[in-house]
Amino acid sequence: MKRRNFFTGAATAAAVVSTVSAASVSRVAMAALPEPASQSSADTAAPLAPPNGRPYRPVVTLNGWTTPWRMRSGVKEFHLVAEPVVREVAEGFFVNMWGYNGQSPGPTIEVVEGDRVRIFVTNRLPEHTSVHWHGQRLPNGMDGVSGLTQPPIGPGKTFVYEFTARRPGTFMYHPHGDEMVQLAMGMMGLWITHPKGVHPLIAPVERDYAFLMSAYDVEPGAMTPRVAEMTDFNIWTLNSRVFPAISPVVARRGDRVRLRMGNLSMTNHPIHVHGHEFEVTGTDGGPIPKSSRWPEVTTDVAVGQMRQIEFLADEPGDWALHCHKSHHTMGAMGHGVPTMIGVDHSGLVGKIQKIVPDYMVMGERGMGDMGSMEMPLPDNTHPMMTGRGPFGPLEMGGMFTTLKVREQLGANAHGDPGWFKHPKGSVAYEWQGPENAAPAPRQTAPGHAPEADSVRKPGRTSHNPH
Ligand SMILES: [Cu+2]
Repeated sequence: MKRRNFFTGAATAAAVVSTVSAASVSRVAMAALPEPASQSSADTAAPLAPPNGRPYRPVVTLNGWTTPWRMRSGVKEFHLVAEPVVREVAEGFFVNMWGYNGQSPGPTIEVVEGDRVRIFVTNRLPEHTSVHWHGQRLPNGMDGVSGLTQPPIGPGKTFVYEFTARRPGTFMYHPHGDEMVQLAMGMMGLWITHPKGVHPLIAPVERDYAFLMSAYDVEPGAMTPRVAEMTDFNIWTLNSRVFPAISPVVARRGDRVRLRMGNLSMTNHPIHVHGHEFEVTGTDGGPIPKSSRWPEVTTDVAVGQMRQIEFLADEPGDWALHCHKSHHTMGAMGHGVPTMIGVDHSGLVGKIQKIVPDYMVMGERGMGDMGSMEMPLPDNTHPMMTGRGPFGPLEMGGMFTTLKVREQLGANAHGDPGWFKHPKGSVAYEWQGPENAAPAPRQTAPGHAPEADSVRKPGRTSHNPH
């Protein structure tokens, strides 16, 4: 077989005989593969407008990107490279992960319902891997379960997966070989299949965002996750980022917004959106019939599930969008902290620090103080609570970001528009007595016509009109 034909042949064979190893692929043959796009930045990339194939409105992957493809004889060809990466999880906080094409999560794959898709997967990890295409209808031998439906992809090998994207919806991909290690190291990515035309259950939206949830156990000061951890994770992420390093979800007032969320951590995440009600319009099983949708402000995303929610962004402001498990909006130091509320430990710190120099006392009045305290931290550790807003420390980290709704915003603008400027008189304020309070509404006894001298200010007890 000529080298030139090798992959064409392999791809055809792949449709019949599960996946095909390109074990002895020469450099020249590798050059015949689609160029694997790679991303070094953890910033949110601009959505990738489809250069060919059926048109669609692309998604925005929070702190991620969509991989380009090569169109070959009507087949969309992608090239994923499984490899060690260094992910900037928060500003200045780097974690050794495994991912795809330079990042964890890997690039989002976007295709259209009915597309024929061929994915080359090159393994640059020190151990074997495979890729499972979570939620897809496909031939059994393309399902990516190492040992069950295909041999593992050994280090240095390239395999080919090929199938037709039959169902439109929100999906993901991840390894199905040494999963505990490989998921704990961050190997995952999103897959979006857009509908090929007008779909009765998939509404067009002005804003379409996607993220995966994952968790890591990185000891303060360390750089590599503990892969044997089963329950006690300390880094809770959206797309392997923690607040305030997670991009905001932005929308113009009146936009319909879709959020696609997948959970590849080892516990569930009740995702809560402030200021708006949403409906769950789809799962990784497909769109939900309209008669089965109901309004929510929090929806639980269980392990291995995906949820697609939609709402009308009609309330301007900076709204919190976060996991409702409060310890999932905390950083590395949130665990093993003794409850110190109400304990007077004045004078104790100095004494203990003579024996344990790094000793920090925490939370005599609660833990809110820690958000503003400048505590010494080991190198390469992000604080437990962090992020500053226009009114002070946010005391949040982890799975937290903001939904920023603005009156004026470019149709394709997805960058951070800055903090919301609240209209005068619309911010909660400190009570400083009736003289400085906002005008109280006129109060009238039932059945009595309002009279000027019957107006009482709240809190004033000396004046009794009766
Ligand atoms: Cu959570």
